[in-house]
Amino acid sequence: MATSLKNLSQHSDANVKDISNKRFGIVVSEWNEEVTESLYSGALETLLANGAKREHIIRKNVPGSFELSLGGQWLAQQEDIDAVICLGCVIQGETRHFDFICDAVANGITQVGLKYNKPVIFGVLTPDTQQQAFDRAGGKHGNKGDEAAITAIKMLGF
Ligand code: DLZ
Repeated sequence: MATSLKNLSQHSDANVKDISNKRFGIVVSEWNEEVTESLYSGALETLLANGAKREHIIRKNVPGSFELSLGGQWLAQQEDIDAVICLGCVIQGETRHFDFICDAVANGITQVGLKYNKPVIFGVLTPDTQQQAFDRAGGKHGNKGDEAAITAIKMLGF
């Protein structure tokens, strides 16, 4: 289904297992923080609602989405962390900066997951406008933070 039609908070319960002993790292980009703070709230609440313990969830900030890969790697390399969730929002501008950041963070996060053999989740919005971002960060299309948390949980139940 196209993202524009999807509520990002809806999911099936398939592959949702007990996560009470799992540890999560969440990396949050400070760029577009009015959006990324909502993504973080959604991810945190979804992990807790599904049985994660608050003391098993750590948060780290990075300046922008470009830095999510390295921040994610610093968490993924910690042996006691089972899954990492990377949250950011890159809004299309007038220059090609958008493309470079989106390509870099998508590739970087993929590489970190493969290198450390654990789920490293791409919770990055890439909208054309700020309104589209709000719609997907607790608005009419749900919250990509929720979706990222559910994705992490489902990968742990793989
Ligand atoms: C520079 C920049 C721009 C123009 N736009 C965004 C954005 O929309 N979202 C985001 O997360 N970060 C942006 N950045 C910052 C870069 O991610 C990065 O922090 C800087 O280029 C420094 O490496």
